[in-house]
Amino acid sequence: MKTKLSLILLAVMLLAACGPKVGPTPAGPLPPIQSSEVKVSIANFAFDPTTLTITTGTTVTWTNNDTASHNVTGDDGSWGSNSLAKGDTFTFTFTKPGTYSYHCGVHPSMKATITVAAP
Ligand SMILES: [Cu+2]
Repeated sequence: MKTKLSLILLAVMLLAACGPKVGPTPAGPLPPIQSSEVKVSIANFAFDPTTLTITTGTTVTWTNNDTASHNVTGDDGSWGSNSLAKGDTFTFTFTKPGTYSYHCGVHPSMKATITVAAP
């Protein structure tokens, strides 16, 4: 009688240990690692390169190599730099995909575009 009870208890414990089957845990996406940096030169009254494609999270650094002062001004006015004297740099990290056209506020003929793609 006592043995039978022990067996029943053992069976209950084993069942409890198994527990309900949980579905497979969805494999979450790994956090994107975006640490790339890209440089744009400002020289001879032009941005170089004038077109650039990067992925979100990329930091772009502009360096003014001209004697004249320039700046970086997003065409939509939402981003941009202060006036950059020779040797000055401006960095901006693009976090959202899209097309970012920009120009120099001092010399509107200086135009360039950065395309930001999702990684
Ligand atoms: Cu300029």
